[in-house]
Amino acid sequence: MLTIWGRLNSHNVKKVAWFAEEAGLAYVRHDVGGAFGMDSAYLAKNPNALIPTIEDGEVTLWESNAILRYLAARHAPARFWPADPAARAMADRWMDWQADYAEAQRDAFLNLIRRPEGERDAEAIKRSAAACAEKMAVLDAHLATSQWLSGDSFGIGDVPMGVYAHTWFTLPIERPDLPNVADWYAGLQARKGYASQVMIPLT
Ligand SMILES: N[C@@H](CCC(=O)N[C@@H](CS)C(=O)NCC(=O)O)C(=O)O
Repeated sequence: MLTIWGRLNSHNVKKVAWFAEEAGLAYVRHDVGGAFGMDSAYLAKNPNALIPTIEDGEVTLWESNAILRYLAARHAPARFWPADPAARAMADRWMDWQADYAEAQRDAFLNLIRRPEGERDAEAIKRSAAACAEKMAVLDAHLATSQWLSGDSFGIGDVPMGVYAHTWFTLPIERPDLPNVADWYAGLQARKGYASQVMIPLT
């Protein structure tokens, strides 16, 4: 059975738990990180002192997007990660692009969700919200041409940005109207695993 280590209110843990649900994998998840802390047994599995980490038989693996690729290759139906190199790369790029998006969203998330009200930096929130809007406009233009970030059907290319999209739509920040991102987000919300593993309180 697959073991997932990490608290669920982490973007990177959400990716893995959601995809495990999508792929119908039997798994157990243990809370680690944040308020739960990390003991030496966990740090022996992940020397970065970060979550998530998975254990799957002999395999111990960290880095959320690498975990998604591993689970898709090893355990999931082929439809979640196209075999054709070009189709695969088209989906993969959005997984890497998410790292840039996360950077843009960082200040808004940390200030609004992780800091007490009196300690928030309003200017940093504003700058971060504007940077997110710029990135999301790129996503919107792409989604005008493709129903999913993975191509014609949902796949792991949708997972990293799917997790961040929920945060974007939930944070109390200014958002431009982006109809294609909104449609894509509605499609994600209709997925059982997304609703149970991603659409939870951000705190
Ligand atoms: N690139 C890593 C980043 C992992 C990461 O930054 N995880 C955060 C949570 S989203 C973390 O471990 N924070 C410390 C903690 O929760 O204790 C990945 O994608 O797995």
